[in-house]
Amino acid sequence: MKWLVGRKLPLTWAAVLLLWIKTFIVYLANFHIDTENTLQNWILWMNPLSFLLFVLGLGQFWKKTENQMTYVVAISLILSLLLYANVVFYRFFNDYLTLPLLFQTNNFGDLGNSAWEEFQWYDFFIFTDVLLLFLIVKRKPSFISFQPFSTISRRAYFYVAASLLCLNLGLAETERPQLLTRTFDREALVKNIGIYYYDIYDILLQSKSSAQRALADSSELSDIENYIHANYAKPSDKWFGIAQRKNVIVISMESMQNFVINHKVNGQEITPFLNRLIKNSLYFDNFYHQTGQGKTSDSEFLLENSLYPLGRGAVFFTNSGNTYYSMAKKLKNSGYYTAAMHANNKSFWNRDIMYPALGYDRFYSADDYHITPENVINWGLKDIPFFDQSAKFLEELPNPFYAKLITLTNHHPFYYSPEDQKISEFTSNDGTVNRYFVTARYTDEAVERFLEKLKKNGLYDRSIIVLYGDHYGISQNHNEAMSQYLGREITPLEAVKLQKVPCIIHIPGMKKGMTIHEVAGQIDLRPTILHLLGIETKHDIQFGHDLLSRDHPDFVAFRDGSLVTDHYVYTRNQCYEQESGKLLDRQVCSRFSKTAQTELSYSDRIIYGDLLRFYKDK
Ligand code: GP9
Ligand code: MN
Repeated sequence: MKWLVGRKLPLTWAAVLLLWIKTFIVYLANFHIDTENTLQNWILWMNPLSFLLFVLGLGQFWKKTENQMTYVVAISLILSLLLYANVVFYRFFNDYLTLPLLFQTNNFGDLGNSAWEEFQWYDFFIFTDVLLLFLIVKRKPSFISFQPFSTISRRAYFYVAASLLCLNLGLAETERPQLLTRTFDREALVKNIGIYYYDIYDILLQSKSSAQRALADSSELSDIENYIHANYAKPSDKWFGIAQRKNVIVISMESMQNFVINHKVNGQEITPFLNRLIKNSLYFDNFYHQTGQGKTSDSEFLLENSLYPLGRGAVFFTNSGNTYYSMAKKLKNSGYYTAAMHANNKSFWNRDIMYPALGYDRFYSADDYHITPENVINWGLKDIPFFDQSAKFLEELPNPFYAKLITLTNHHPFYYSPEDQKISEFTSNDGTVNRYFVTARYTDEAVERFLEKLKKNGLYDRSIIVLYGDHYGISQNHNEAMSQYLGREITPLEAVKLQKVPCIIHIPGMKKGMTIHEVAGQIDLRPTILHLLGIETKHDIQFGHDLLSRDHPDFVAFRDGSLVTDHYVYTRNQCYEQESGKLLDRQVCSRFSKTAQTELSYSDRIIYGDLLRFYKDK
């Protein structure tokens, strides 16, 4: 240590150290990064370092010391803002930031209420080091050196940075082979290469996908078509066309998870109406949402196209210019009038651009609804007035029609007006979970009233009604309160099972309901609905299978590569036996995992390459 005495710490090093320590604290305090062994801990600990050395070291190329100082403070501020953006984003989405979503500025106004919940007074401390650097530059304390490095020191500095990067990548490769090619796994990326390289990587990916469209050609579609047609699930004669020429009313229920169905909180039923409805409907109790960062819009994308949403960003934003053969388009071609109803700002999730691309004739958005300060909660119009007003719109539509209605009240942060509270909150120290039950109950009642209205105006008997949950409402950040409610630990296996959402199909004339246990997901909705209406999908490019077909495989793949079959669950690189929860050899799941990877990559190729523009509708 003798050599240190009397030496000064160069400003660049001081900035690197401060940012490095801060980043690591943020890793521990804000991101839920699980490490399984010492090597992973080491990688996590070192991963911000080489990036910080490179970026801050570039300041050494400024000739003037003044410029160098400004550069160091400015870069620290920019990186701190980037880090903080990741923190706020993570709190909200339980995920790392991706560029396409960041630039969806249209969404940010509406995100206001929810995002506000995510700000904490102590967030200010994230910028302490920038303040400290600023003071250092202003006051010039004697223990800091402001001299530029000599040429030799500068060379040595960059050698150290480059060696650290190689070491980091080498260790990451042993820990997680093919890390950089497995783009869907953002957590592994951040864990191994660090949050800053991850953000750069995200920018590169974005540029790559823009280039992909330009380079794609029609021959890419034939492999995919062969795969899809070889796996086609033939509709069953019993169900095909059973609802021919009926109207289709799809209700996307915001944040409705399946664990509320037939369940109680404080001894009170959470969804008394849905529980009754499933007694005379088709009810799928092993049905999963498959959404990614695009949340509600991803579920709409799955419903319409039976393609997987993207691993990063919302496809409603990134690829709204593509050609699609959506369910809406297909129904339009069969003589249906098509409409979407959602009482939110029309540009949210880019719907005003994407809906015409999906073939909707009419989009009833916030502009069409009567919204007053009294009938609004959370993100917009309450579900009961929304359904009341939508019922009137439906009465005026030409028949047959396909209408999709999207509810909104049961949305994070699950606020409700006191007069709408029908059951008491759950009691835990997690307000989000406590309130969720009350707003879910409210949506249940809103659906009940809506269906009553449809009975009165005659549409009930002339329509099939499809209800499904769009995605989870309670993220894994709330595992503690959830495990308190469910009375069991939320293991990774349990976390996957919690991604089940209700799926209910009511067909007029069906006296007795049926509960179907097939393992399935939102990707299966398109072929199922079209087949019930008697519309063929044999030649379509779709990854889902008719839920009522004998050939429907018990299989659902998620955007992060996890999957569920009738016997197994594969998640976070582990293979579990579904019933017992026993950990199995990964080999057991590898066949299914390959199928999931194939489908996800085919689907991505279709979207990034805009391949459906080459598809000839048969
Ligand atoms: C916004 C609504 C909710 O219009 O669909 O969006 P979400 O945050 O659930 O994706
Ligand atoms: Mn939603």
